[in-house]
Amino acid sequence: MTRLKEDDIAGLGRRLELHDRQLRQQTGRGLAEIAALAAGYRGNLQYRLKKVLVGIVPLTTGEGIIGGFSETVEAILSYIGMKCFVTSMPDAAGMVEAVERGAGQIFMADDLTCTMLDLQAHCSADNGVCTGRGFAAALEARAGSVRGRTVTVLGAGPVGTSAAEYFVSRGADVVIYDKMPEKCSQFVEKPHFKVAGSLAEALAASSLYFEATTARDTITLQDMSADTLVAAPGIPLGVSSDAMERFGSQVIHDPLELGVASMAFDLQVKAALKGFDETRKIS
Ligand code: 2YC
Repeated sequence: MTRLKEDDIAGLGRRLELHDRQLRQQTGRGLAEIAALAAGYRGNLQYRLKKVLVGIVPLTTGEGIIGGFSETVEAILSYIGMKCFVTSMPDAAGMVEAVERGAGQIFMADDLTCTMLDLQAHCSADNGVCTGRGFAAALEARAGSVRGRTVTVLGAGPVGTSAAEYFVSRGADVVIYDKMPEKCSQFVEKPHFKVAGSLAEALAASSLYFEATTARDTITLQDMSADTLVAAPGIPLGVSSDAMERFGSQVIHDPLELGVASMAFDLQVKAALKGFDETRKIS
């Protein structure tokens, strides 16, 4: 998983309103709405979202704290209506502080795992899985529907895999490519999945692209046209700068907010399924 750098998220908290407007212009739906769709529920989830208190605990393990990361998570969760706080202490002392200040949910990330836990419902939401679904739901909203269409997924890590499964669950066929073929082995015989032998083959298969590699410039100007739509959660951005100049309005990308918002809704859904809320399932 790519580790964010401080300047990837600098000032993001102050730009949430703008990003939300841009997302609504691109897809017709805002950040919270897409995150809720990705989680598969609507209804009174907002109610649960507002009820529970979230403690955000910085972790010093591994490469340590990323300046502004916890504060940016706090800005995103607050923006979608959650009550949350960043603990003054990191690590175990931070966990103690969060629990003693009444947090029912904990958000924390080390270099390998970024998770949101529900302490009462005993369940968790994973950033990779939820980022995949959140960006897939955004691409689906932008495209209107993916039913009966083919979607190209580049990168078969946790994000790409989660997105691929989401697209198939929404009636699409998926052509998936990873430069390490063994990462696509789980899809070889799977219905509605086709493993591409090359990047070119994958890009030729569709005009709906989901870019979840850790490489830059995976999608170039030659790969795009007026009807290409891209969701690109990959860090760094996997669409080349000249392609962004020409077709940027057709590319959905952000370094953190769609993933974190999708985690928040995913966790409320899981808690609700365990009886911690009366949330109605949409048909
Ligand atoms: O500040 C802290 O608490 C650090 N331990 C946070 C490290 C986050 C590492 N993960 C990432 O940078 C990316 C994020 C997009 C979320 C998932 N991976």
